[in-house]
Amino acid sequence: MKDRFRKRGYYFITDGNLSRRGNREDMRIAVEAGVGVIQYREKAFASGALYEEAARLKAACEGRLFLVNDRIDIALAVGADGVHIGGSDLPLPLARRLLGPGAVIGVSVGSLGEAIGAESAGADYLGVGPVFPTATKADAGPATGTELIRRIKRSVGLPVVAIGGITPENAADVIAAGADMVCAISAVLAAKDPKRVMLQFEGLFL
Ligand code: TZP
Ligand code: MG
Repeated sequence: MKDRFRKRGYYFITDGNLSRRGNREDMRIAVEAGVGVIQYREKAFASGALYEEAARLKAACEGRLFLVNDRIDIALAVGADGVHIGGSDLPLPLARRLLGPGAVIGVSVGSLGEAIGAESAGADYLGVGPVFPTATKADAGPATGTELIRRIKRSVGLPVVAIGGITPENAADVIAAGADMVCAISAVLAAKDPKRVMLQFEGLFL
């Protein structure tokens, strides 16, 4: 269904490993910076701990679009707006059946073929990357460059969230290539003043 995800700007993803302040505080800063989308991503927790933290974050996200990475069960349990899934998660048609027609489902893609497949399977937006090399996700795959964003935007009608190695310095090229949103994890969480960096990203869309 179209228009469940019509956003521009900075897309925030939690990262408990890189966080200096904790996910809850990082998310509070993101809310204060006015970000429109928050994705809770935690790879190391067992289901119980994941559920507890997701529930706490959902309760404090102040109406921002709240997505859970990978885990459809956790998204359902906390009443999230949707999920972000990739190739090793439950398949998109099953995710849609479980979450229902109103849920936002984002899909990670690393090629034009995957992007076309995700669109025809009913994705609401695409996570495209890693655009540049990144140390944040060990199995992120080879960098796609900004050209893949251009090619996808020429053939696919879905919003593109670009991710991987994005900084305030290279983000303008990513947006010029057609990205609707940019996500940066380390560039924000390693910064002394993460809010300032988030606002820098937001400013590139004005
Ligand atoms: N998916 C593709 S690259 C990536 C994820 C979660 C990590 C992005 O982190 P960073 O620090 O912004 O490169
Ligand atoms: Mg995943």
